[in-house]
Amino acid sequence: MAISDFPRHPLTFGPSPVHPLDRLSRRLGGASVWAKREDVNSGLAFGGNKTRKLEYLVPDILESGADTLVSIGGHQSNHTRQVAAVAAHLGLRARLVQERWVDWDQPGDETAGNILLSRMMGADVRLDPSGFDIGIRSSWQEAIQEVEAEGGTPYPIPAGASEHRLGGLGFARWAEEVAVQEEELGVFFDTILVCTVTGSTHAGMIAGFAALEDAGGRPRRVIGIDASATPEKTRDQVERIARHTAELIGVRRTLRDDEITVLPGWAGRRYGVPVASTVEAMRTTAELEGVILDPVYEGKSMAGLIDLVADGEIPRDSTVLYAHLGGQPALNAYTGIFDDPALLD
Ligand code: 5PA
Repeated sequence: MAISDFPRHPLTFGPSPVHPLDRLSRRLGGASVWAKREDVNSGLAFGGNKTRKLEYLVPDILESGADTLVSIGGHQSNHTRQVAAVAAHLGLRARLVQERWVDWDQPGDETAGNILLSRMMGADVRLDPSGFDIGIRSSWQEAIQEVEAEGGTPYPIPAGASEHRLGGLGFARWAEEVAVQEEELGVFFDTILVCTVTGSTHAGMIAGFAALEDAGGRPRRVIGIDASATPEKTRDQVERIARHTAELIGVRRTLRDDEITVLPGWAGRRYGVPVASTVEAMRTTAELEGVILDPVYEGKSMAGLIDLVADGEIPRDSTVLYAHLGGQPALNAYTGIFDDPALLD
């Protein structure tokens, strides 16, 4: 099987835009930094990385005859917002478990941003007091059973669509899309940098780029920046999903250890709570480029990129592709972070 053999239900506008971040690159004094923009990839509720993953789940959802998508995330989950949008788009119901993944009592956490959008789209949003964990959750399993007990037909989508057998395919295809865009633009991205938490975005990329390498493409580095603050769990999950996805798309060798890189160091102490470097990276990217990042994911991965270029870990002559995975709606629950350092870890 190759990636093109899997049915895909388009939810995106087409290839996501790729463009240089010239002023940021100049500020860093080296490395040519570009962005590929999953934050503007779809007309469905602001899109994002999950919209791409869900393109490969929809054919299975439709075939299953389900009437209710059941998923899970934190209060400000981008994933559950994208599940709500896909449910609305397909004429299905969405049942969303929103756990207290983040120890965060700021205004809007339970009412604004992503959770507001999910409610607007008609999702059945249920708050749950459980804390953060990227694994399979009992609250989610109970929600699936409740939907059944109420006479519905659930379709389970785990956190971030990651522990789903098709969850890595969206970003395996992303790798192919990058290769086509490189041809068109006349560039080669020797380094890809991506935020990683539940793992299937990063894992899909690893599998997709491994397939390209095996087909004769130049090798490159895919750097995952941990934003979970539980990097061992994220690395395990990335590795497992990468190996599974590689197998699905016909990569015939075992993935090398050096193909699976999850770097800790920018997540801070807790998932979802920004640290000084997060806010600094968000401000720098906004001021220099007019590009907006969120404090949970992309601000942390951009902080990683900035430091890796500064200390030469990413060489000055590198051409880097920063995967912008979306997430801006959560900013509405984090309005204080630019003025009140006490909110940061
Ligand atoms: C998320 C995830 P993965 O979970 O696939 O590793 O992606 C990390 C990531 N950037 C990066 C943004 C904007 C994200 O939303 N979000 C989760 C959510 O519930 O929204 C799955 C955790």
